[in-house]
Amino acid sequence: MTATQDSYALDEIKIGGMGASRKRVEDNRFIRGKGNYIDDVVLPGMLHMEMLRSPLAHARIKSIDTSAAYAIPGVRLVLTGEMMATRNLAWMPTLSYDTQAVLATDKVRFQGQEVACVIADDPYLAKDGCDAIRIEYEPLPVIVNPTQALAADAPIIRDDKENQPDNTCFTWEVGDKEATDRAFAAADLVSTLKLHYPRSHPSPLECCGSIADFNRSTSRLTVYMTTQAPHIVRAAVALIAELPEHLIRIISPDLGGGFGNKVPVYPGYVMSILASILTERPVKWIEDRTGNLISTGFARDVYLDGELALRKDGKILGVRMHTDSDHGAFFADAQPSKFKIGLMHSAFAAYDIPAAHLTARGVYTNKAPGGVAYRCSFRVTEAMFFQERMVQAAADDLGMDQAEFRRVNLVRDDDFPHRTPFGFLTDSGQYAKCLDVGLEAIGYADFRRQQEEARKRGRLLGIGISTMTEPLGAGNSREYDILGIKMFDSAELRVHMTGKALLRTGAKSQGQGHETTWAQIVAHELGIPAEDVVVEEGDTDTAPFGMGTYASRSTPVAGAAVAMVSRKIRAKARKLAAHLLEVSEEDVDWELGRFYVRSNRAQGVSIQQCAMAAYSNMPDGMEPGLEGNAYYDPPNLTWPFACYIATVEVDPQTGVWDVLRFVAVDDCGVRINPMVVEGQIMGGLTEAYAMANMQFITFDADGNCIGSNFMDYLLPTAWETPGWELHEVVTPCPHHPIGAKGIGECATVGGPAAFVNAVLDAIGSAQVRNIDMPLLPDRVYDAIAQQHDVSGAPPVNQGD
Ligand code: MCN
Ligand code: CUN
Repeated sequence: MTATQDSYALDEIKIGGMGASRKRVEDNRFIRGKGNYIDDVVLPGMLHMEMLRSPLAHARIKSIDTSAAYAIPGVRLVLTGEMMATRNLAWMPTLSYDTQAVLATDKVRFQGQEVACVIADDPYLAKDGCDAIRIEYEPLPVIVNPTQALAADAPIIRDDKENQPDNTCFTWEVGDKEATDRAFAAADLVSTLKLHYPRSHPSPLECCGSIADFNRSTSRLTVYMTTQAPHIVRAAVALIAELPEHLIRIISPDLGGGFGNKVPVYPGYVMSILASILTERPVKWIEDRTGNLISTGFARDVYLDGELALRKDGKILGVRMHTDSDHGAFFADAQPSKFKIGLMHSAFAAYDIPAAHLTARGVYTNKAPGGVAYRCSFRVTEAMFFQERMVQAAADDLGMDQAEFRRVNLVRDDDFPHRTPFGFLTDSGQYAKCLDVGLEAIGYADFRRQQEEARKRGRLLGIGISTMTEPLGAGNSREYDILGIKMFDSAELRVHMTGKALLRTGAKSQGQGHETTWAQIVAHELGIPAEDVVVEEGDTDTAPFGMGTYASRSTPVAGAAVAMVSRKIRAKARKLAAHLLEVSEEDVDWELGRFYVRSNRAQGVSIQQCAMAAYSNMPDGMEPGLEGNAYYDPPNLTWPFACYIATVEVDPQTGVWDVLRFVAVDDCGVRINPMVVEGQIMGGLTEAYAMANMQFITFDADGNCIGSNFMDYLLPTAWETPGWELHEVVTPCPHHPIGAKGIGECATVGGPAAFVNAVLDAIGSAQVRNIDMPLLPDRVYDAIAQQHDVSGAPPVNQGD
């Protein structure tokens, strides 16, 4: 190296730092079938547990006879609600301050509810044991939608609760009613829309499961479980079951997807713990597919009455929203505690609207607990879908171009920080630019011409836009907590003497690639090659306390902690460098991978040399070692922006629609790993497409769940999934240490409206303002042939 060289810094992309599309290291084991999922865990002496579920949606339990189950050789234990009640364990608290039955005692309240469980030598015997249990039910009238739930003579589902005179589970209000009323009074035009976002299910490929191992001699309880938030579970077990926290260890092994399904605590987990304590043997519970689809993880199921107050020139003056959400039998939403309907009031955050008012009501029905959130920050998916459908309807009512209407109303770049209509603070974005990139990529003007031409020949082409910003990264401790525990996150970094490192965080990857991307942040901050950093998550005995992974909070919060802990390590390494270079700390500068003497760039030491010195040659008085941790409490949520544009062709003879092209422009700030980000977007869009096109879970009038298997609940394969054209815009997050915003859920949140808007645009009729998802061919055909809206959960007229 010559003395004239102005930098000896490492090449960040070569060492797998920020911006490198590094291949996912975890895929090495995943694609070879070498992952360690819950069902791969086998402990000596392990017993197996199976749940008996209710066939009825609403019924009083008259009697349970378990004697025949006990008579089966190999059956070790049978547990019922009555037995749980004697230990005061029949009910458990939910994340939303409600209670949920662990095993039913008085009544069953949804089809698939857990009534009893059998613990046996193998899973088949446990299932035989369940089949042998005799239960006498007295059927009760069943409620499957909010209209029925709110009817004057409706039976009260939650008669277990005091002060529960009806089926309302909450009411909530946010915004400025008077200002909104004034805006509507001043409007030239009011655009209204009624919608239903149907129930959907995250359906990760791996269902839920747990293995509890209570050891009486050490009093230690170890639980392997499919959870996205192991530390919260440990806290819940300690605080609620009153077991000593230091003796509880929760291990979340490799997860075969989560998508929100693995946030709540389900009865199966609780029962396996209790069964292990009672039998003093490890007890494994593995949920089957139907159990997963009918009893856990439901999302959405929200009805909207929306209104926009409009000025002739296209300016939105005010927004009114009322939502009715169907929560099923227990209010078990995953959500930050203060917001009764998740973050529904993030609606219209990307738009500059002076006045807004939202009223929300939740109801109990005889369905499995809903609102668990599926790839959304709590209720953000519904909020953005409603918003983007209302925006399209309003533009149509005004006779204004979709894109132009958005351009008039989107928040401008110089308006940040911006107070959203419902009170959040957004801090950065280039919304108009994203829209322009999208319109340019899809060839908007050309497409409009083609559409015109095609229409003359009887072909229905359509284009749908969805632009949105969503709040990701719950959250700052001032505003966000879960059951009172403040939301923040953590990272711990140990740099070994040879410069290799171990990083642990309080987050928990379910497939997002943390093992790959966290190492890239360390590489960026310290110049330690990413391949020299091993990442571990999910074991409460080793990982620092954290709130887990959901709401795409890992990058915004734990990822920030990774950067901060790396900086702490760098600060200590600087002292070591000064010592090695025999200069004062002030004379030492940093470039990627090395410290050097400011006056002589060639004279430097690598981060690895500093690491060795921390164990072998530290200055007098310095604490040995090179380890640290950081707890990060973010100042704000992060607000990524997305513009999704779909073009479709609808066949008027059959109602079948095909996606012609799909352009996605995402701005998630600085991208740690562009390839991982693109993978997140493609996966999210595929889920959005599934919800818009084919997927639904519904209930017949008796509360039977339709969609309890993959023959009825359809997962898109590569075969029917459209190709995605991805574009990026980068607006760094001003308050995040590496400028990153979350991305994990944007496409699922923003995607659905683009498809629905496109199909409605193709139909192009003032009489067809809405078709509720999924846009099944018969529903689309019905809308075209009858020239009317098709609303409600399919099958349309059942259960009403
Ligand atoms: N990333 C990046 N640059 C950014 C933002 C993110 O490189 N500016 C990378 C991250 O490092 C991480 C991934 O993208 O590897 C997603 O990051 P983030 O947006 O922080 O989301 P989380 O890691 O918190 O993941 C949670 C989010 C949620 S809530 C659901 S639901 C969901 C999703 O991620 N579930 C998933 N994506 C999923 N992907 C898979 N494969 N499996 C799931 O269960
Ligand atoms: Cu909303 S599903 Mo993700 O937050 O686990």
